[in-house]
Amino acid sequence: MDLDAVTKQSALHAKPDGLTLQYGTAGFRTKAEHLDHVMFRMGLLAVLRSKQTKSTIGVMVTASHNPEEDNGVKLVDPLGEMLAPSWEEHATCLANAEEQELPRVLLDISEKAAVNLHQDAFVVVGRDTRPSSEKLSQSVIDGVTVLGGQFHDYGLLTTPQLHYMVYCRNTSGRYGKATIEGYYQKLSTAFVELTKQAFCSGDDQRTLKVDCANGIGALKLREMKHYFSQGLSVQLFNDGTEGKLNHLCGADFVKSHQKPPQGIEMKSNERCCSFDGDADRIIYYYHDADGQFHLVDGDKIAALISGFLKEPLLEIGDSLSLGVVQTAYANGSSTRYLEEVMKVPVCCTKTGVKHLHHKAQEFDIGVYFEANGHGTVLFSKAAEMKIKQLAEELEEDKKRKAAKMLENVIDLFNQATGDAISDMLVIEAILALKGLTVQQWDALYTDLPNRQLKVKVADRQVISTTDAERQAVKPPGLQEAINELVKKYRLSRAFVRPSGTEDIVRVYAEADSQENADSLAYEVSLAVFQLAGGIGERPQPGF
Ligand code: NG1
Ligand code: ZN
Repeated sequence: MDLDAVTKQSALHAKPDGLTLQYGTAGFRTKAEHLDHVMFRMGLLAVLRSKQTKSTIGVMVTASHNPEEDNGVKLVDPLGEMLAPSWEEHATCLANAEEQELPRVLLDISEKAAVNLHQDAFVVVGRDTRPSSEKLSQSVIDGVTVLGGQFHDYGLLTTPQLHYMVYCRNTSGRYGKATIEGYYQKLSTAFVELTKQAFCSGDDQRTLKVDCANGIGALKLREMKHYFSQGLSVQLFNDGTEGKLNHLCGADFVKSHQKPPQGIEMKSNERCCSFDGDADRIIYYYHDADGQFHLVDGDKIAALISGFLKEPLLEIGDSLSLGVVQTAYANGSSTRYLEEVMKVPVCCTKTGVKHLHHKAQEFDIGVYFEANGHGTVLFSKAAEMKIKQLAEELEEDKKRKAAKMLENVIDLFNQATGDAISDMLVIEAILALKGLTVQQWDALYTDLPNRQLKVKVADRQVISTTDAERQAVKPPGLQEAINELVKKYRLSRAFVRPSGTEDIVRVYAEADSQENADSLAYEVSLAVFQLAGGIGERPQPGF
């Protein structure tokens, strides 16, 4: 490590005085103008992580669904997973070190993590369409280069595409080719194969309107749609030519406001979906004949997919375990439906896909989705081998067909992370194969009315939680107050937790009616404001 060179280069990416940031739910995220030093330093860290794991590491520059002025960065570990927790701590130390401490912190990390500094390093970089992203990804590359790492800059990519590239490179191409063309080929071939047996039910069924949040998803979906145009025609909206990224559109807007995005023409009963700004989330929705808006969220996606998987799994007659992983934000009705009607085991983890991904690995087939539409299905190596083997067998036609179908499903789900494009194709294939309309899918169960709110507090870390974030252990008295409020309503539930991506506390409530969910959410917000050091305007009733 040439620490003098690091010091010199770092001066060109100097850290603003007094700024401290935390590696949160999805890496570092804040106003783009505060991130130059963080990017440079994450370039340095990626080199160390690459040397330690003797693998390619990914660095993605994006702030997902945050406003256009924000940006962020996260590291992608060798198999496409999120960075290991001990390295998140290293990332936080490195990002917050004062200039003169930088060499010492780098040596410290190398020592603690037993990094062999003579090992080669390779880093791949991707970025979203934010105006700040190009310059910031150059800062990452500066960091990689000064520590002698090699790199490949993929330029504009969706977050899941970067995860895919990392996964491909670390499995010697067995998973797929580490090119954008390779990604398109792999997914669209699986989609076309899977939908071959689908009953053709008229043109309208095979058209999907996609709100691309004015983000990278638009660019990539436009390139990709020719690959699967026989099976599905997608119509792009909010494609970035006019509107602002994530502004009044995108999956996060639709989910949290429970209304359609601007910039999309919705006719009644037409199937529509929204991606978020980096295309790792997808939410479906439609207007019914009475003009009422219906949201079909991540929980319902998990229900559709697990229901679909059960049949071929039963057919192949092998006892592969199937489970669903959710977070506390999952609608209570979805959990009940999965457990009681579908008879599928359900686990709850902390928010953030890294937690869900980890838990999903405990099943042969782990379906994980956050309510906001971020998720995928993971197949264990053993399950994959078993399915591939059965698909090769010659006798027993039905069994073989079921195995073949599952094989295509494995190929169609991005195994490295949740991916809006890949999920969209799976969902479209399932709807086509089952001959289901979006209304029929929506009717699997009825969501409990719910409301999510944000409360500003002086220090959101005064709240700490347990039981997969469903109980607050600090500050004293808060959980007791929530319990009392919840008792006032029927079918009610509420919890609070500090956000890992914004400087706020999130409040979630559900109850038997929208009015009651709104009112419970408001009352809990007030309790947070009073007991956890609220700042600014007090929460107000009504929405
Ligand atoms: P925070 O800000 O920690 O709640 C949000 C989402 C997560 C996850 C991350 C990363 C909710 C309630 N939270 O995290 O699910 O997607 O952003 O993008 O939707
Ligand atoms: Zn995202």
